[in-house]
Parts: sequence; C-alpha cells; structure tokens
Amino acid sequence: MALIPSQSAPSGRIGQALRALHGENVCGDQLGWWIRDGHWRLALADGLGHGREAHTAAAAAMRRLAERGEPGLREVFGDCDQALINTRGVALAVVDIRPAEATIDHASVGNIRTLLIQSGQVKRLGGARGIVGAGFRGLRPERLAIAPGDWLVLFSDGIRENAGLAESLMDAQPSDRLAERLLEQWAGDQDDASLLLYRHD
Ligand SMILES: [Mn+2]
Repeated sequence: MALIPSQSAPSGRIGQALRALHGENVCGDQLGWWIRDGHWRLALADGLGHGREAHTAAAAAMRRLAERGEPGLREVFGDCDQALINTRGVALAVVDIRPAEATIDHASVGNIRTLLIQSGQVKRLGGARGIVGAGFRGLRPERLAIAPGDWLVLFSDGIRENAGLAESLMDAQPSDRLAERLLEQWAGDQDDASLLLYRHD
C-alpha cells in the first residue's frame, strides 16, 4: 500500500499504521506528518469509499499538505477543497502542534476521529459536516493546551469509534509497531483503516 512519505527520520513521537480493505491493493486512507519551523502538523485523510479512487483522493490531500505549508487551518481546508475538486473527496483531520506555546490547533471535516488524551482523560475533538473536495460547512478550528505525556490519536472510521485505545496507550511509547498492533486489534473488516499516534514531550 502506498504511503506518501512524510518525515523519513524516526521521531520517537510518532506511530503510524495503514491497512487496505481486504481484497484491495491500495489503501483509501492516507496519513502524514511534517515538521516546519519547530511546528508539527499531523493529518489523516479517508477517501470516500475504498479502492483506487479513494486512494487517489486521499493521496492528493496528503500531497497538497506536503507541498503547501499554509499556516492557518481554514486556509489548509479551503486549499484542499479546491485541489480535490476532481476527485471523489475525503474526510480530513489536521492538527498543528506548537511546542513553544504548548498548544494544538485542530480542525476536521467528515468522519475522522481525533482524540486528545491527557492524564487518562479522553477528549474527542469535533468535526464539521461535508466532504473536502465537494464542499463543507461549519469548519471550526479549535485551540487546546497540550502538555508533556499527552497523546493525540487520529483514526479513520475503519477503526471502531469506541475502541479502547486510551487504555492501550497507558505506559506505552509511540511506535509504528504499537500503531500496527492497535489497528490489528480494533479495525473492522468493512473498510480501509488507519491510525496515527503522537505523544507530546
Ligand atoms: Mn472509511
């Protein structure tokens, strides 16, 4: 399954896993993360449906995020909406982490789940309705505090919404192996699945 490369060096803060729906050879979910000027950006996209066209849409979203470094989330979503207009469209979540200010900015459209886990407390971050590439309304970027040890978890609807992810992250360190294990444990068999873990330090 194709993954648009993000930062190639292992960070110690990230774990990532993707799995295509059984029988498909490309994954309609894609994820990415980038570090620019000391800021981190995490993103996860779920192309509508599955298969080749879903993959094309999700990969286009990640490519756009990699190529263009719009500072504001409203601009990011507006730009991706335009760039994906000839694709099937995606659900998309983007989180910007500003370590110097100890804050995150989050925005999402569609059915991507974003959890902020702080001292065992799970906060589910909200999303707007619509499809990136076919229009959306009610985008509301929100700013939240983040502290060392906090987790951010982004996942597609191929993983059960009530998955026991928070419990599994207690005393854990982020790694691809951990993300793959959690995906294996919690993904359903009806859709592509993807999971991006980040631990703040
Ligand atoms: Mn899906």
